[in-house]
Amino acid sequence: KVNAVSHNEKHYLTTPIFYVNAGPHIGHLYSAVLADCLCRYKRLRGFKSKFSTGTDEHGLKIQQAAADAGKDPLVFCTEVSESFKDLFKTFNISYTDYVRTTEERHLRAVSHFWKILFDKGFIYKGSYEGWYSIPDESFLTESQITSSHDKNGNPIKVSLESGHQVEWMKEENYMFRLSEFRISLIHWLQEHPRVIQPERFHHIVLRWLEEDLPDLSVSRQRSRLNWGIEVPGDPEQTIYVWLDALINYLTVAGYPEEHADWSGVTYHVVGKDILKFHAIYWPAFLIASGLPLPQAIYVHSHWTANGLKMSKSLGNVVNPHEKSQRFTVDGLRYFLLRQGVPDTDCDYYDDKIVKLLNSELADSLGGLLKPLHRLEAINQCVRLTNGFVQRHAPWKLNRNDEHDLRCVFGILLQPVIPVLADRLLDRLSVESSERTWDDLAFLRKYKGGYCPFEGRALGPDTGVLFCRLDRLEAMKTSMKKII
Ligand code: ME8
Repeated sequence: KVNAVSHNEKHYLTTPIFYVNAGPHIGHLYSAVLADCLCRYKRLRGFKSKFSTGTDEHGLKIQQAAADAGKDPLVFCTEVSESFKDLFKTFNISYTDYVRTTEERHLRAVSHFWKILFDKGFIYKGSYEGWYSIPDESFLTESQITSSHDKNGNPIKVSLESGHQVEWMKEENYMFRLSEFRISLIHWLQEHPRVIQPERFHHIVLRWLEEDLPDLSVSRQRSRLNWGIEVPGDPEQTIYVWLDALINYLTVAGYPEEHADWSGVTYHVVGKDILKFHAIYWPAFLIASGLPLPQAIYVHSHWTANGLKMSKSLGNVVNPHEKSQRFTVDGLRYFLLRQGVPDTDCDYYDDKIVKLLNSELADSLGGLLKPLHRLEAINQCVRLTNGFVQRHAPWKLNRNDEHDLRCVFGILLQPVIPVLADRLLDRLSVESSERTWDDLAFLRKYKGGYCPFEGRALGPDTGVLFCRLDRLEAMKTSMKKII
């Protein structure tokens, strides 16, 4: 449906900020590509948009990774942060701001936010005693842990969710009155049934909220953790890395000064592993500080390799740079967006990519530029978008209409595969100023309107749109890995 959008509507999209304890993999790229696609789509519709990404650089985990690498923490963080930036550049992630939690503007935002919570009485000095997982930078209750053994057979406790070892922590620090927000959070979710998507995750959060919600420790003793932001007025304490990290969304919005335009129109893309932080802690912090809550939290599941979550700590990661050499940037973007399902985990293997790209990019989309038999053209339209074809009945169209449909596909595919879509539209002689959602208004021609693309000659030859990939090569690589 082509509806006009008021051109001053705003939209602020975010990715999680990524930990810099190791370089990026395909899972991180997936979050970024999902957010990028949503943002490009919003821009196509005429929304003003802000789109932020960046790196999460404080905390015990990073402090330890820098020490293991024998590097100064900031030097270490800068190197890894640059590798995320490089990746996003390669994959045409069209962010408007890249935030690092070690930046001065972020430090100001965090200190200000802390003072507001403290002055309102939501932070108090208390003592924390309980389980803590360093790799997850997360506090856990007794019901969230189980017994296990380490490599040497010694008994240890691990997190039920992540499998990471936990340790008992006992120290004096600052606590946030999270327990006071349980009912407000339930009301918020009940009044906004689409705020967490897909719906399955909305129910998961509501179920979590049925249980007791203890107050949250929001600082660590500086003697244990010095790589972080100091608690205002208490040099003995460092702010908990998750409170620090979540505030990045406000830093980019311009907090504490000019943030009102953006903080009310925020949409977060997050992996399911960090749902609790975004759907419970963050909204509670926001309510406490008197700021608006997010418009939506889009949750996605994980990429696995041989059934296990791809993660830096497990060492089973797929390197996106390496894969883009073989499948191209748009090939990999297309695969991630087409094959990734928000609700369930998806296993990665090369042969899956080859099959999908050959059938959908090389044959169907690539075929749009080949001279076609009349029936072939219809067949391709059917394969590309069944519903669209049903509505517009291309079998009733003449040759000019075929050209119109190719332009439609080109315009609609821009958020997903921007490079290929541009090439297709160049070849179809669609000017760059004619590639917005509003330019699709010509579809009304089928109800008696006029199409500006009608009868246009093709532009200069842009070559084969997407070359078929060799399946045999992919199979050989997978076999080698198995052997
Ligand atoms: O959690 N499949 O950072 P992070 C799909 N710094 N997505 C994956 C993935 C996988 N195998 N692995 C990671 C953090 N991701 C915090 C966030 S936000 C204020 C702070 C994606 O680097 C997924 O979206 O461990 C995950 O939530 C995100 O990368 C960040 O992972």
